[in-house]
Amino acid sequence: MGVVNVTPDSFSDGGRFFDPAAAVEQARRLSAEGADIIDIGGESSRPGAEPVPPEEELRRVMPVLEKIQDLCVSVDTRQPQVMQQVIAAGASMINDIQALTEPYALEAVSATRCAVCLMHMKGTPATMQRRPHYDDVVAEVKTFLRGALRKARFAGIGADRIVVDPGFGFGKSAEHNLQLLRRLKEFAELEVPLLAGLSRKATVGQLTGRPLHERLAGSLALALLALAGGARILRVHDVKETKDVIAVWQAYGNELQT
Ligand code: PT1
Repeated sequence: MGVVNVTPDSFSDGGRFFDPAAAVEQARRLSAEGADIIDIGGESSRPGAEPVPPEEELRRVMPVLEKIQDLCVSVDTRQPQVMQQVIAAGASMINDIQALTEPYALEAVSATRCAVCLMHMKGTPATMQRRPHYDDVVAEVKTFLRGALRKARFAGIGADRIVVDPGFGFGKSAEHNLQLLRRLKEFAELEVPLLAGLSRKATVGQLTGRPLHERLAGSLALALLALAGGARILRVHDVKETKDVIAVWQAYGNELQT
C-alpha cells in the first residue's frame, strides 16, 4: 500500500502532494513501482495533528480519487460523510484509524461492497503520544480489534472485506511498537489479513537516531520484521524499495522460481 497524503501538514511529505495534479502523479508513480493499493488521505493523523472538517477533506481527496479510478484506492478517513462520497466515487477500501467508531461509519461501509481497514488507536492524534500506558499492549490492542471486528461483522460487513491494523505509533511508545512487532504473530488469531504501517515513523527515528528523511533503511528493516510477523499489507512511502524487501522475503520462504 503506497501512501499519498493530500494535506498541507502530513508528517513526512506534508504539502508535497497537496496540489491534486501532484498527488495524482505520485499515485501513478507508486502504482508503477508496484503498489497494489494507493492510500489517499486528506487529514493528517501524525502525532499532534488537528482534525479537518469533512467538507475540506472531501475538497482535498475527491479531485484525486476521480483521476485514479482505474487503481485500487483506499481512502484514509474517519468521517462517515467522506466514506459515503468516496465509495460512491469508486474507492475500494476505507482505511479508518478509528475502526468505524464514528456514528454511522459502520452503516456507510456495510451498505456497500467496499473493504475496510480497522485500526487501533489510543486517544486521538492531537493527544495520543502524551505518555501512553498499557499493562499489556498486545492484549489490549488485540481485544480492541476483536471488538471492532465483531461490530463490523454484526453490521453486515463480511470478513472477506476486513483487514486489521495494530496502529503503530498511534498512542504507542517505541517500546510498545516493538512489543507489538515481536508478538505480531498473535494477531493471526483474528483470522483476517494484517496491515502494518511503520514507514518513517518516530520509532524509526528513535531506533536509528535519524531525522525524517533518513529513515528509509530503518523503515525497510521494520517492514521485513512485519512480514516475518505475518503482515500481509505494508503501508509505506517508499514502494520501490519495499517491493525489494518483499521479493527477498518471498524468496526466503519459497523455492526460487526461475
Ligand atoms: C497506519 C497509518 C495510517 N499511519 C493505517 N493508516 C498513518 N491503517 C496514517 C510517528 O510516530 O499505521 N495504519 N494512516 C500516519 N500516522 C502516524 C502515526 C505518522 C505516528 C507518524 C507517527 O511518527
